[in-house]
Amino acid sequence: MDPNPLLITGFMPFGGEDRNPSWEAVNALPDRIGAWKLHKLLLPVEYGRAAALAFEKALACHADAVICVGLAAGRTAVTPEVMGVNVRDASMPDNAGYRAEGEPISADGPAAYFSTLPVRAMTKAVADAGIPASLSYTAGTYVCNDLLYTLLDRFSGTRTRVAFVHIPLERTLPLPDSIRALTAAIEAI
Ligand code: PCA
Repeated sequence: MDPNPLLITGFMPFGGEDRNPSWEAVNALPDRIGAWKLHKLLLPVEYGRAAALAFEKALACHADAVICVGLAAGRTAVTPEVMGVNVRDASMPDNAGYRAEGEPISADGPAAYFSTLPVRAMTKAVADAGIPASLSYTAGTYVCNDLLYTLLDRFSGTRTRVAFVHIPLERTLPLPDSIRALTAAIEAI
């Protein structure tokens, strides 16, 4: 059987860091995992633009599933996100210098969307691989949430399913563990 296309994205560095483990981990994944053929994309940490680039690439590769990965610096576990909310609000500007102060992502969109991939099963698979994992009910209100919400909005009612996974800093969770975690999560979908 032909493998199913899966788009997996990571982010560029932000907040003065020189690496973002989300892209380091995504980039280190093999091109095939189980029934999936991986298409990888590095995204800028910019409201709107990250989501637009991911959407375009998902269409171009006919993705059946999209998994976006980002860094959550304060977290100690790998955290698949349950939902994206219709808010941009962060004291830190994005990498284009834009600072969002409590505005909607989509003026007439719903308050939130639930992820359309099985995030609970993904979380269990990561934990079963021996890596700290828990479900998260907030992807924040910065660029990661912007990306998740917008993709769920664009792919609402289509066959393309979407999820977001936050990973910790490399000094909290070594990169090889994040790579194993993403592999286990993909095998679970
Ligand atoms: N983490 C940020 C944006 C880019 C990233 O890796 C976030 O959680 O919103």
